[in-house]
Amino acid sequence: MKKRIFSGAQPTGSLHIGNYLGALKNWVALQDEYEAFYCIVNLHAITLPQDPKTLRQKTLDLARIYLAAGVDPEKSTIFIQSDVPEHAELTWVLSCITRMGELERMTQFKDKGKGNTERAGVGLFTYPVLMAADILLYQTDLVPVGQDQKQHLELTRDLAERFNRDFGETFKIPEPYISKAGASIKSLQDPSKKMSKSDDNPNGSIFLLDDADTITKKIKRAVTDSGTAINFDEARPAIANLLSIYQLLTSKTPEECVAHFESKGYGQFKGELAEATTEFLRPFQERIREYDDTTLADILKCGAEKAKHTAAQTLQDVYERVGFRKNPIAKL
Ligand code: ATP
Ligand code: LTN
Repeated sequence: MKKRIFSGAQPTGSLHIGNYLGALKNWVALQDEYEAFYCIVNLHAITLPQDPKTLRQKTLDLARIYLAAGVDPEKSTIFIQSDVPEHAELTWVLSCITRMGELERMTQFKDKGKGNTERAGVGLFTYPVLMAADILLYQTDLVPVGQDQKQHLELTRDLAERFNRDFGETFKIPEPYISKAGASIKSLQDPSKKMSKSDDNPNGSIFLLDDADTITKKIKRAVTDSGTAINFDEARPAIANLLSIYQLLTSKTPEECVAHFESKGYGQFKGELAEATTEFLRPFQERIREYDDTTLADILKCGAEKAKHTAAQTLQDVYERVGFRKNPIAKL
């Protein structure tokens, strides 16, 4: 039996190369070795206000992005979270064993609540419990994510262990998979912040669907550090970030990249980075329309059916363990 992977992204904003290098790239690389479930987490998306029409469109756009990035529907299960209601149902049970203090410590809540927790939605607060439910429903072994999700993974493990201890062995304890390179791609405008979909300044991110001109402009405007060396030096985070992007997109080793730019200036470096980025994104952008609407709908329907099959078994087990009777009207 293959081990299992679960991961997901929110259908909000536009995906950027940080999402690709931190998460999607690993999803594609791991799908041969693992049984993979890749979810479009639209329940998470509504923890912040969304326009319904845009959300509906972005949900399908994100499915196309998974496919264009190389997630293969023959190998991996791609589905929309709201198509499998077990995600919301397990969230309720888990929320009853989650402590307020645990959620208060979550840094993403503090960041996204923008310090005004009095006015933040309760969904934003309980967001990590829904994420734990996503993962635990599938008896997941491995969760490939970016560095920013590590704390949520730790909570997921704690909740699984607590449930197993109190109600008997039910959940697999999942491990995070955070590759060292690409785990946290920084904003081009401020290397102390991660590249983020919710950043108000679009110049901080290179979006997967940006055209060549936009990419070149954004890279030209990217902040740099004082000095002239082009290398991986923690004290010079802006250059280290740009060089990491170059390294990951060209699949060269760090040493090769440093040697390549040894006697070159920032101008030339930025020019070559813009070219490498455009070259990398071109085939991806060509693939985005590869599936027509009907085929896409079929892939998502089939994905939801496969996901539900596994999710419903886990939920049934959980319900029995907490003392709910077997549902007389369930189809399982
Ligand atoms: P936001 O940027 O608004 O916080 P997000 O990009 O974190 O949203 P998702 O779309 O759900 O939200 O993220 C999908 C995946 O991309 C997650 O695994 C996340 O850890 C990863 N990721 C997000 N930003 C980066 C980044 N700058 N570098 C590396 N990985 C990232
Ligand atoms: N919280 C994640 C998205 C997400 C996720 C998941 C990732 C929701 N459920 C389960 C991995 C596994 C984010 O904001 N990036």
